[in-house]
Amino acid sequence: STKPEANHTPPTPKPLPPCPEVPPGLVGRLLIEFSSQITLERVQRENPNVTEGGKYTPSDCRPKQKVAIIIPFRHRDNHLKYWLHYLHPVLRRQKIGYGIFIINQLGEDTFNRAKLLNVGYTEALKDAEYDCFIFSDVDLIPMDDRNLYHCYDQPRHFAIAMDKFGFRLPYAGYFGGVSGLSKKQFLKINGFPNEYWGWGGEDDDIYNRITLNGMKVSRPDVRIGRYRMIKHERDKHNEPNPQRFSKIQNTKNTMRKDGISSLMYRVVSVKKYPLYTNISVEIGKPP
Ligand code: UDH
Repeated sequence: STKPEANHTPPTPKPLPPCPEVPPGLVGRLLIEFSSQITLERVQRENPNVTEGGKYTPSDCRPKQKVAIIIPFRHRDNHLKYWLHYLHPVLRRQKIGYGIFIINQLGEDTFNRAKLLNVGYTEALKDAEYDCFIFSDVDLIPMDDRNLYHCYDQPRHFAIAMDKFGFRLPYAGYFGGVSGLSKKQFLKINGFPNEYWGWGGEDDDIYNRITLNGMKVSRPDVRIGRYRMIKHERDKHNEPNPQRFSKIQNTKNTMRKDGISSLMYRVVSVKKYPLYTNISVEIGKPP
């Protein structure tokens, strides 16, 4: 016998299950090369579920964290194409809920990577309630999708085995390239230093902040944390900073006053593109 239908209201959709700890669709080691030309149109076609501003959330599960990926940037459009081409599919397979933020330093004054990362943290939080922040150089591509882009119990260093360093950590306290901190971890260290102008030292200062505040860097297995760097010449206006050696001796005295608590900048534009959000900022120049 067939029961008559009670009414015609559709069943309420089941809430999504939490995403699994180990995403089932990972492939492991990836083939990474930078010789074929990439267009943003193609990357867009290949990532149809990425929404305006470079946002994505899995359709079949609920991610535990909301991840903002912050990229310090100036004049690296070609690198950005490769980064988007390789990372969007990896992050989708990893079942990460994320948004991509390019923090573009306007003008030609000395580059300041760590200050741009502080700006990225602040601006991402104006956009949505992110609870994890991953800071990635634009020229670093993971070679293994088991290197999961979310936050961990301790501040995370992802880029531990780069091709240019012979797939090893260059030194025990290295924290450069790609790293990730939860909101709580980031605030505990007062964010990153704003006073490292030019190349070098800011990543060591961040490492010092982490250990001085009683935390410990967490890292993936060396077979998984492998990266390819897109080869490039030294940029203009990012010369090695000669003050970097003395400054990293002083983190203990500077970290409470120099950081997210003292950050000053001016946003000139926020543009949401299909694959990323671009935030162009004026951050000043060295004293
Ligand atoms: N960045 C820019 N534009 C710049 C400078 C830096 O976008 O003008 C960003 C970018 O995300 C880059 C990151 O900051 O990946 C780190 O800067 P970097 O690539 O200059 O640092 P890295 O240590 O290279 O990778 C140092 C110079 C290597 C010269 C090698 C010459 N053979």
